Order: sequence, then C-alpha cells, then structure tokens
Amino acid sequence: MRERRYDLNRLSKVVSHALRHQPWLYGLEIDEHGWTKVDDLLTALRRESPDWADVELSDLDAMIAASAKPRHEIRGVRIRAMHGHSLPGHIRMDPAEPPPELFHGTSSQSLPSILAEGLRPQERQYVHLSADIAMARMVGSRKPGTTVVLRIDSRSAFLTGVAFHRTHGLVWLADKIPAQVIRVLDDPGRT
Ligand code: HQG
Repeated sequence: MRERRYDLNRLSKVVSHALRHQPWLYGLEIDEHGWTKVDDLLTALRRESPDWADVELSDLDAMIAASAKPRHEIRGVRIRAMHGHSLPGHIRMDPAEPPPELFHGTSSQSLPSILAEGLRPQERQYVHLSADIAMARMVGSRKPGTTVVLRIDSRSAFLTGVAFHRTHGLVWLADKIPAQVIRVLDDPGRT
C-alpha cells in the first residue's frame, strides 16, 4: 500500500466544503440525495491544490477511516456528505424513528432564543442532534461562550409529527425541534 502523504483532516474539510456547502465552486453536481461522482470529486481536488495532484480513491477511503465521526460515505462510484449541508434546498433523507432522547450542544448565548422558539436549522438544511452527551458537548464547545447541552425528548417530538432522519448512529437530523421537548441538562459538565 502507498505511504499516506496527505493531511487527511485538511482533505476532509475541503471535501465537506465541496459536498455540503458550495459544490459549484468545485464544478460538482450534487443529486437530490446528496451524491456526486467520486471521479468528479477527485478531479476537483486535483485541481484544488498541487499537494493533491495524485489524490485517488484510496485517499478518500483513508480519510473516511481516519475520522472519529462519520462524515462522508462512498457507495459504488458515488460519494456524499452524511450531514451538515447548507446547500439551497433540502437533501432528501429517509425518515426514521429516533431514539427516545437525543442531545444538542450549543452556546449559553443562544439559549434564550432556543427556549423561546425551539431549535431551528439556521444556515443548515436541518437541525443537527447528537446521539450522546459527549458528542453534543463537543459540538457546543465550537461555539463562543459557555457550552450548554440540551436533552431533547425526541420520542414526543416524533409522536407529534416532527420528521427525523438518521444519518449514522451518532448524528440525527430534524426539520425543527419545538421548545416544549427541550430541557437544559442540570449538569452540563457531567457525561
Ligand atoms: C443554534 C458539525 C438561536 C444551534 C457538528 C447552533 C454537528 C439557535 C447554531 C453539525 C436556534 C447553528 C452541526 C434558535 C438553533 N435561536 N440559536 N432558535 N436554533 N440555534 O453549526 O448543530 O463536525 O449550523 O444551537 O458536529 O452546531 O462539521 O449547527 O449552535 O453535527 O461534521 O444555531 O456540524 O458536524 O450552528 O452543528 P451550526 P451545529 P461536523
């Protein structure tokens, strides 16, 4: 096997940017389920940086394998981002019944608005929820201010008609989360 030459984290960030946010900058077409051709992505990456002139499928496989959190999925000749999209429109995801509770990490600065109007997708296509508290805390810690973890009664939300989508075991998507099913964890420092 070829010796790994790439910064896989950097590669992952650029792939995410291309597949989630601005595929047109890379000459990519994303279909309604989020897929694009691996060959087209490789062509775009080779153009993107001289460092990636020889990038190939095995490097994308290595990038996916190296990520602690699943972000990209390759199926046959296609690749897609599994969550995070901000493209105009909505990537179609299969609806699924969520686990009874899910979590969301955010900043204390956003709390009053979230408790008043619920969770909204903001710049992304969907609200992103974490399957466990540790991941929610990590997501929240990326925002400025004190991290707050919210517990979502996803069973109640589901029963009242909120659509959920499973991307992989760790991240769930929803169109919105009503304020009534959101609770602030008593001790956000505890896992
Ligand atoms: C907040 C990463 C005020 C929300 C992560 C969040 C995730 C509100 C921010 C994925 C609000 C949006 C997405 C309301 C929501 N009023 N603020 N009504 N409703 N917000 O970055 O969930 O590592 O778009 O709490 O792991 O932080 O990149 O979403 O703070 O899964 O693969 O508005 O991105 O995945 O922020 O993160 P974001 P997010 P990757």
